[in-house]
Amino acid sequence: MSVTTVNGHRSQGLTINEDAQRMIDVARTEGIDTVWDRLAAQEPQCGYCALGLSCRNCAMGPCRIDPFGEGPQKGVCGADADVIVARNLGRTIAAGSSAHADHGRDILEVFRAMARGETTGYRIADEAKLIRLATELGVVSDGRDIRQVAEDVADALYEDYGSRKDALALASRAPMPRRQLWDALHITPRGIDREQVEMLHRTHMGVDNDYVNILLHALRTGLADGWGGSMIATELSDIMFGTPTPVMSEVNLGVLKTDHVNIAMHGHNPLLSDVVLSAATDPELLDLARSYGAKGINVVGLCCTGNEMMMRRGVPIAGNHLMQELIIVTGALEAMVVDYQCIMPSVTDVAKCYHTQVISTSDKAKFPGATHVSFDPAHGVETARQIVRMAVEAYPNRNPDRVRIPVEPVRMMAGFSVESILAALGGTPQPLMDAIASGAIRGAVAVVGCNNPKIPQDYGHVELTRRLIENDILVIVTGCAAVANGKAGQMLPESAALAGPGLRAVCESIGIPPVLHMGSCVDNSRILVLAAALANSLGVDIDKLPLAGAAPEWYSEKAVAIGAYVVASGISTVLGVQPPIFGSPHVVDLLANGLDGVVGAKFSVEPDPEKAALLIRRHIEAKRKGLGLPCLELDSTPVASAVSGS
Ligand code: BF8
Ligand code: SF4
Repeated sequence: MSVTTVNGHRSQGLTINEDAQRMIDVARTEGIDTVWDRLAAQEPQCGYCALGLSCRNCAMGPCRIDPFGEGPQKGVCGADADVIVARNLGRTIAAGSSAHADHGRDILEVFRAMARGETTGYRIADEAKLIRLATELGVVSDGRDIRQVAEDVADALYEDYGSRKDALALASRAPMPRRQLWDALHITPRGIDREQVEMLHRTHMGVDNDYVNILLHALRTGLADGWGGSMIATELSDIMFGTPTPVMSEVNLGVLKTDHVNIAMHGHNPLLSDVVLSAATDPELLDLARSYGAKGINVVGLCCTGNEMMMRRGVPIAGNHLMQELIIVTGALEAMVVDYQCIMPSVTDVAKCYHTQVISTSDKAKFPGATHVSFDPAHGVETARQIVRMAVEAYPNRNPDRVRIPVEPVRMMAGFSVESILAALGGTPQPLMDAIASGAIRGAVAVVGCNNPKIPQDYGHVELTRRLIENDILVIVTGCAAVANGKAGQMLPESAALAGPGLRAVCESIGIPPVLHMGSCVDNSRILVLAAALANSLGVDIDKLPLAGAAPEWYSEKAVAIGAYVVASGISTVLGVQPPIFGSPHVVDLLANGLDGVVGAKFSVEPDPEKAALLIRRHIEAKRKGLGLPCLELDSTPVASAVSGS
């Protein structure tokens, strides 16, 4: 990989961050394998799979299609490149959608149990939001016990998982023209589980053999995530743990403390992290920590659990996806507590080289080499205490000579729920629309998603975001993209100085950063709600707005599901990593061109963040023009390396 320079950081091609680079160097010195070593060991990766041209959906296979036209052009069953590529993509979206949906269902189960008084450690933190949701769902709240209302809300949302409805309840939040379009295309999501199951059914051998039909259902499966599973997860998390409001915190490995018991909460579901945070303040456990010579118990976040805890409780984040092994290499981590998703099985291998306890908690996500403490929400408080106690008891095993916390933390601001953004704007989206109309803000872009070791860590996120804000485009971030921007110092109110003059003036007038942290990956549903509010305020569909999405370093199936619902909701999206679809020119053409005429949005692929920024700026100016707003004439030279369809 090439040498990269971002914000003055010169990386050796693996990361732009000093904390990561220093820990990679230590790992290499100590002979510890990390994700980058394993990627190198896999190279060259399978070309058929990279193009989406391999299929193992049945035992007549596995099959592959020769992309050069010399070998087989059909699988044993007769499936061609179009069908195989589309089926593979559909299954990926089903897997991603189901991950978010199952996360949402776990919260729903605990929410219902809480309403029935069957849990410890959970409560209704935002009653007003519960009542608003109840009203949307047609649940009467006037004069009723709030717990009964909550139980009825839970039952109404359970219905969204099933197969008895024509449309998900929360899909009604989309603007009317969008819902009419989905109906006309027969892609209105009907039931969360239903769409995922139907996707698996359609991609069984001998079912849906029309790649266009497969891909349309793939969009519906994505919509069942965005307006279903993810949105339910976000709504109920806000109700149980609090709707985020702006909060200052810190980020990078510097948030670990040399003289404290350090616990990293890694994964996704706030059900676990919230009660662990409370347990870490338990006087008895603090006394135990002190008896071992520690000054206290320091809980930090990783990945999306980190985003959940920072958004609501201001808890510092140690890092994003590619930091999960490196945090153990600091030698300062007593426990990594995991639930599910994006947790590399390798963390237990790295932990073996240190005193770190890896504690798995979800019965659906076990990790050989970890200690499993089954998380039982009925006894949330007790389970959390047990976990914190295990971490404290690991502290005496720490080797102080191996502790290396490589950097000082960077400050960042988080907590931008739709509610808090609207509050900052004075209660309505109008001031934002006015700023967009005047051209002070050209538009808004959601930069989301993962780290991928194929891209220098955080380079795509930080560079793209910087180019956008410099050009007066407001950036919204979630997931690992948010952590990347936090580390780069782009998420402080004073970071407005990095923005163009129009965006800078708006940010400074209300005291917000030019890059707004909207949460974890399920919280991309907040972006849908915000986009719908902006569209409704103008009386147009979402695809008419000067908005775009970007996933510069995506790796996961969930990210593909997110891309599907963002595009199907009318927001064009640029990917920084090539998806495995290039074995079918027809599928590529549909996603990069044809979709624009169907849902008013499309995908592009552009690994170079400079070029991606230009693509996005052109797109935003074109949308501005469509709305009759003042627009800039940008250089229209084709972006050479893009597979953009533009
Ligand atoms: O759900 S951004 S690497 S941590 S998949 Fe995973 Fe990607 Fe990070 Fe959160 Ni989202
Ligand atoms: Fe091969 Fe068709 Fe079976 Fe896939 S479904 S493995 S292409 S025979």
